[in-house]
Amino acid sequence: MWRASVLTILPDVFPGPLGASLAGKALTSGAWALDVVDIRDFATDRHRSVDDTPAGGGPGMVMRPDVLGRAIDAAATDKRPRLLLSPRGAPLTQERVETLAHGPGLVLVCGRFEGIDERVIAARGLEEVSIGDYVLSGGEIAAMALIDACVRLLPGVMGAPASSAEESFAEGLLEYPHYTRPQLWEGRPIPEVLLSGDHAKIAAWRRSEAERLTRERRPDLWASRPRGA
Ligand code: JFB
Repeated sequence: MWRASVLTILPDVFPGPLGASLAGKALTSGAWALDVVDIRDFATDRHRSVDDTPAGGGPGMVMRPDVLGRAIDAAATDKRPRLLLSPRGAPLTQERVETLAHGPGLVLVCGRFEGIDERVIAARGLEEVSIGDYVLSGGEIAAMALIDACVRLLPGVMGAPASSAEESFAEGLLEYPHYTRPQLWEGRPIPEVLLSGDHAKIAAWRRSEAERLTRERRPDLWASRPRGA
């Protein structure tokens, strides 16, 4: 079974939103598993310290390698990828998410403070990944985002196997606009083509809207979109 093991000093925040909706039902029904490991359980001193002052001085605190090393050793004895959520990591992509969802699961290390001691990254083979170019206060929310992105791809977790969003993204396009009833809302109609019943015409309209939105909003995606073999 696909398993996510999350190492954190905030174990109470899990499963959080991962316990709701379809991902939560799939968790309850055993389609995937979540282990939450409290890093503090691997501290040895009276105060259960997990951090210390930075070598060389400077602001903030750094997560200790000894405590984190023991936590990783206890949580991860198998071959799952070990990822460290970090603002300096490689940006996460849908392609990477698909690869991770097809594997055995994940071991996710959530840091806090200014970061973690560099030596534990090397010694435990942690790969740094980022969920985007903005700064969070810790790895937990990033870990939830990554797990959510993977779990929704597991067989049987979501209803339909390929949503329009997936198909669009696979083609390097943003999604076309969606509408539902009422047909007229606050003076705004649904585009007439969608009411025509002409499925070829509807598909062509959606395609051209997806292309227009991608050109306008994400010239970066548009420039590098996959072109058929
Ligand atoms: C992840 C984190 C911090 C260093 C650390 C642990 N996309 C992302 N932005 N921020 C994070 C992230 C991911 N993934 C992230 C883990 C930690 C941020 N911090 C706070 C702030 C600045 N520099 C500690």
